[in-house]
Amino acid sequence: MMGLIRELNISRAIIRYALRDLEEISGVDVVIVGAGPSGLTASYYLAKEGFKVVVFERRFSFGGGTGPGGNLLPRIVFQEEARSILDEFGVKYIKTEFGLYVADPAEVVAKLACRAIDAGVRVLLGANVQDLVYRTSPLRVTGVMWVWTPIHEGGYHVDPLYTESRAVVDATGHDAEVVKIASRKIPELKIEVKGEKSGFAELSERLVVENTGRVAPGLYVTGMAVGSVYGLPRMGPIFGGMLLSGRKVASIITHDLKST
Ligand code: 48F
Repeated sequence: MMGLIRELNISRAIIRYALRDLEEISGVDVVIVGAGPSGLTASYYLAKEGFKVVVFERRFSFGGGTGPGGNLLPRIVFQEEARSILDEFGVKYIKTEFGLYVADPAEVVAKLACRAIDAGVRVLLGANVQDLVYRTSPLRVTGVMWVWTPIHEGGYHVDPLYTESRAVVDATGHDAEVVKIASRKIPELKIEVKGEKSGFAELSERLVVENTGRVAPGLYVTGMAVGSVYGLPRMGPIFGGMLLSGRKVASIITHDLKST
C-alpha cells in the first residue's frame, strides 16, 4: 500500500519501540557485560532457566575476540570437554589429527548469538558499561551504569542510565573492566585484581573454569576476565574454556538466585 513508508512513521516506529525496550531492560535478573564467547554462553544458559537477561556490548558486533580466529586465520580450537556445548549450540567442528577440534569462528559467533537471542536474551549493541551500582546493608552490587559507546568514546561528560539487576557478570575479556571498577570504586568489597600472566594454554584452560564464579555479593566473573582477576596465564586461540566458563557461571548464578 502506498503512503505507509513515510519518514514520520519510520521515526515513530523506532522511537516508540526502542524506548519500550530500554524501559524493559532498566530492571533485569542478570546483566552480562560483554558479548564475547563467555558472555553469550552464560546468557543463553541463564535465559533457558527463565531469567531475564540483558547483555551490554560496547561494540556494534558480537563475539569479542572470537571473530579474528588465531592471528586472523579463520579457525579456532576446542578441546573434547567443550564438545557437548558446541553440540548444544549446533556448531559444526572437525576432529583434527592433534586430538583437538577446529571450528569456524564466524559460525561460532553467529550460533552463540542466535541461540542466546532465541532463548530470550536481549543484547544491546553499542552500549558501554561505565560503572556499577551498589548497596551497603547488606553490601552488594545491584546493577550497572551505562552510556552509548559513541558518548563514551567521545569522552563527553554525559550522565549514564542505570540498569538494576540481581547479578552482574563481568565477561569483558582480558581487561576485566567491571571487576576493576568494583575493586577501585567500592573498596569495601576488598577485591584485588592480580592481572593476567603469559601463555600456558593447558593450565589456563583448566584454571579459568575452576576460578569462574562469584567475586563479591551480586558480582560474578567469567571468561578471560577470570584470568585477569586471579592472575592466571593466558590461553590464546583455544576457546573451550570460554564456553565451559560461561556455562559454569550461569549454573552458579542460577543456584544463587533460586536460593534467595
Ligand atoms: O574479549 P572477549 O571475547 O571475552 P571472553 O568471552 O573471550 C575471550 C576470547 O575471545 C579470547 C581468548 C580466549 O580464547 O583469549 O580473547 O572472555 O569479549 C569481551 C567483550 O566485552 C566487550 C568487548 O567489546 C568484547 O566484545 N566489553 C569490554 N568492556 C566492556 C564491554 C564494557 N565496559 N561495556 C560493554 N562491553
